[in-house]
Amino acid sequence: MKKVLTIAGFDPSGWAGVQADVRTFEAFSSMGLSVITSLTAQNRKVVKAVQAIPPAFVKKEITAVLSEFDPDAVKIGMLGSFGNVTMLTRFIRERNLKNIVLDPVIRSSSGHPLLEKKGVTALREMLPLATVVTPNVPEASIISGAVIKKIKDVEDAAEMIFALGPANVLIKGGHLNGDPVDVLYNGTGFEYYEGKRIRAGREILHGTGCVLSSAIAAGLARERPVGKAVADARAYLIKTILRRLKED
Ligand code: PXL
Repeated sequence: MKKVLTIAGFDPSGWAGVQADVRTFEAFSSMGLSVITSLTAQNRKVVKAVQAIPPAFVKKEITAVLSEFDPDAVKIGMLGSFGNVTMLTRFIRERNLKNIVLDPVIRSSSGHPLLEKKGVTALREMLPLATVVTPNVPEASIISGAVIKKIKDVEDAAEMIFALGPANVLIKGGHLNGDPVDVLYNGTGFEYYEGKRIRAGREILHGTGCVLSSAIAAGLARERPVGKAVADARAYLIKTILRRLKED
């Protein structure tokens, strides 16, 4: 069985964070391993408080899990603090972990910071470790410094983020107007994943970035090429959103 590790935060609602990640890994028939970097007190509407786990303890978690298991892929989500970003960057480089999907979580959709400010700068140094980095438009703007309003801006931001070192950049188009287009850039060409906008409130969409990046990691674990892992992950996410709409 393939094993996929998530390094991310805890969301009590379970719609985002490590619980959403592990459910996604299991939906792809993989074993889910998790390292928690931060706790949040939130529901699907609002983040009340965030508490980062000290880096020394996060290091004990990841050391423990890796001393028994050798993951086929790693998803990195909310890290919470500068100290966690720098510790994990060093740790992942030293351990030479492969198939890394980095979801650069910076703030919640309600606007609450999920990473302290200097952590955002440090996140740039984590980018070279990523097989795929999956920013949404606001995150891509923050990382690249670019204003993103249309597809051409998305392409320019993808090139700028690619220059920081990841092997692939996937900018998710959901925050732009109209039907969403996700853009994948691998340094040579762009791939466009066109979707139909699903009418769903913020609660239903809570944690969709977590599910997508985890599904991509599960695909990489199964040795899918990046473009195929992204396509499969998008199909799974669309199915998940439609199911949530029905069940909510
Ligand atoms: O979707 C961003 C995100 C990631 N990880 C955790 C979160 C959130 C959003 O709220 O709580 C733990």
